[in-house]
Amino acid sequence: MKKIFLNLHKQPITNSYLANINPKTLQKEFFYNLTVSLDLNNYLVSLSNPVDPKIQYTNKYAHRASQSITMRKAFKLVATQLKKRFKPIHIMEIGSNDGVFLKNFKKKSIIAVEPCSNLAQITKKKGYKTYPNFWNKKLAEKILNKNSKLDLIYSANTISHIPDLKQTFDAIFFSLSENGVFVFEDPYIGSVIKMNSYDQFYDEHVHLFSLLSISNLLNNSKLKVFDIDLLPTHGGSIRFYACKQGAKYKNTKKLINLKLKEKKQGLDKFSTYKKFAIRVKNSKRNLIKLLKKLKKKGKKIISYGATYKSATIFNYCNIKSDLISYVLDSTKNKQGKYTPGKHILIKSSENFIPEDVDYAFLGAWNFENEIKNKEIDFLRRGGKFITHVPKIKLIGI
Ligand code: JHZ
Repeated sequence: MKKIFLNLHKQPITNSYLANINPKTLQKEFFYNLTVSLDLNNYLVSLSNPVDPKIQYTNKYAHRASQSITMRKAFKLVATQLKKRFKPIHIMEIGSNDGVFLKNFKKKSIIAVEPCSNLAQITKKKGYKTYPNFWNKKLAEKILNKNSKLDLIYSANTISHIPDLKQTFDAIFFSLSENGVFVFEDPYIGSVIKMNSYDQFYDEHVHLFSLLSISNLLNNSKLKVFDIDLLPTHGGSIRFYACKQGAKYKNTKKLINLKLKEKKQGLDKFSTYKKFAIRVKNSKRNLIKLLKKLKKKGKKIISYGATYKSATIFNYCNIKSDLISYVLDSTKNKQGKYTPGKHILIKSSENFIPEDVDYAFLGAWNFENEIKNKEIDFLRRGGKFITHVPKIKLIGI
């Protein structure tokens, strides 16, 4: 049974950056009601009404995983660790984006799956065998027809985006070799609850995983988790190491400890999520209050990072260009466009934060250190960042 605990109201598709804000364009903008539920049977947290993936993952997909130094380093590190620990020969990545993980492997050893055709083109051009499709049983059969069973399947920030997890995990079981490993990482619900980072809920994050929920789900597909890593990336992520139930891997201590910790945190209790929902409402109220107060004093506020996460905040808090003048972002294909739903102009962050800016809301709060280093002059001249994580505060030096 699924029970709703959070309502973030009318939200757009986070990837739908608008090329213009003519009435005709705005008329066509798609919105849905974002509510989040807990499944009381398996403790999975999911959006109650996921959007059709075909309208999300198109040939206009904007996010480029290699846009931050932090993530380039993180993918290099995990690639090195996986090669060393599992010595895989046949490898596959699901959701390869612009190839930031792939590039750490020899072209012949790895195949990629990426449904956004503009992204699949990038890795294809670099010489990686890329299937421009959604991951499902049909695709697994097509791939396995031509390739050996896989020793390593890796996926970052993708499995949580797929509505049908049963089919996803069945297809993984089908594709893995006897002792093959399935390693996947996504934002962690334990961190979201702790950090009050409710902006991790948006159309693409159909689910936010805990170890408790993933253990239950994998069990239904004859798979099991044998190890985990808690990661600082994306404001708190979890990496699961899974295999077939009969494979040689033993459960690690880290895994056992995290299960206990999750129970202590109450990730299996509806009341935990209800309390979180109250904190979300307070966060909204305090953010609006702060922005309005600063505006009243004549301060200029912008936002830093046209993230998918910040689409949730702007739409839930009804933040428009009267409060946030514009958004800075380094991604070329977001620049010159408008943010989904609230239509704030996105400009290039190449030239640093301009001198007339007093405050910058951290849309990309997960890259706080990287951005602070880059924008040290802004901080030195008295500029301040605003964040809502874990509570509304100003960051200066
Ligand atoms: P970032 C995306 O979410 C979408 P978003 C996706 N659904 C997902 O799961 C997560 O990633 C993992 C810019 N930037 O990574 C680049 C600068 O401008 O937090 C990006 O547009 N200057 C797949 O969008 C954005 O900020 C900088 O110095 O919430 C960061 O987006 C840096 C470091 C970033 O993901």
